[in-house]
Amino acid sequence: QEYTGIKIRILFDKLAESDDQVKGARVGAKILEAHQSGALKGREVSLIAATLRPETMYGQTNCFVSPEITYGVYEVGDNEAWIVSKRAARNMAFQALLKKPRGVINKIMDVGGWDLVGVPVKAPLARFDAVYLLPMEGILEAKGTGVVTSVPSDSPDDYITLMDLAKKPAFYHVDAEKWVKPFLPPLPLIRLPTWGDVGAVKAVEHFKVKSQKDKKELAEAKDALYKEGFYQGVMIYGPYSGKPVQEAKPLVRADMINAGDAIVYCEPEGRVVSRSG
Ligand code: ZZB
Repeated sequence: QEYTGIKIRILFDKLAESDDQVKGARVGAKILEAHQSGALKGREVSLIAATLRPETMYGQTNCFVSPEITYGVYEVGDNEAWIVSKRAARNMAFQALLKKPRGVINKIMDVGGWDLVGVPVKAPLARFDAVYLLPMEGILEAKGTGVVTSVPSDSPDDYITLMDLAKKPAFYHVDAEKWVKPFLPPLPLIRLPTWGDVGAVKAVEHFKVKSQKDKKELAEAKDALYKEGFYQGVMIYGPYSGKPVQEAKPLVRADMINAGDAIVYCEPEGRVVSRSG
């Protein structure tokens, strides 16, 4: 599986100004301290989100992390660090994406999902200057990088998760007024023959998805959108507006890679490395 790895950069200046709290602790305290005076000093720090839908990046409204995953922060060159799952870091090292030479992994520190929730980030191509890291329950540790960028207009999982967070902010430990609601409702990005201009919203209604816990209904909704999206979708936003998704996809991907905002990340086919640590 060949993913596009999207660089979601942490906005440390904005983070330093905020006094937001998650679970009684200051948002992003661990990562901020490491950046101000510790092991991350002088480095640009990004989460890498794995996606098969680079053409939807104009519609990003946030990025999801899992409260259950302990991520690693890995050295990349002399001036960067990437936050991904430990399994993804091993794959990346063998693709020579981390510290050279091939195979070398230098983990700077660990961060839990909750250490990241509420942190402001810059998502490339998104129409917002800053979006936020939010918790999602269903993220699989054994897939992609364990970081999932969110496009609620075209991903039913993303849309319903944001609805959950907006409805039950205390339960999910989020500041919905600041981190969720200003980015909604999702704006049209891709036109589909059956599902219209904001496909995920219509599919969530049609398949009666009530929350992110409705796995079966979500899988049906995602399947329906994937099928139409690739072969019949037409871009209705951005520089490739009017082009079929199939044509726009490689163009947007190349734009992001050339701008230094994305990488190519491959996952060994059919074999999931479950060993962790
Ligand atoms: C942006 C996006 C926009 C996505 C969209 C989908 C859609 P697949 O086909 O099952 O491999 N994803 C990536 N990593 C994980 C993970 N660890 N756990 C859970 N979900 C993950 O799915 C690949 C997609 O699943 C990726 O593409 C990512 O979300 C998510 F409009 O990124 B996508 C109809 C789907 N639309």
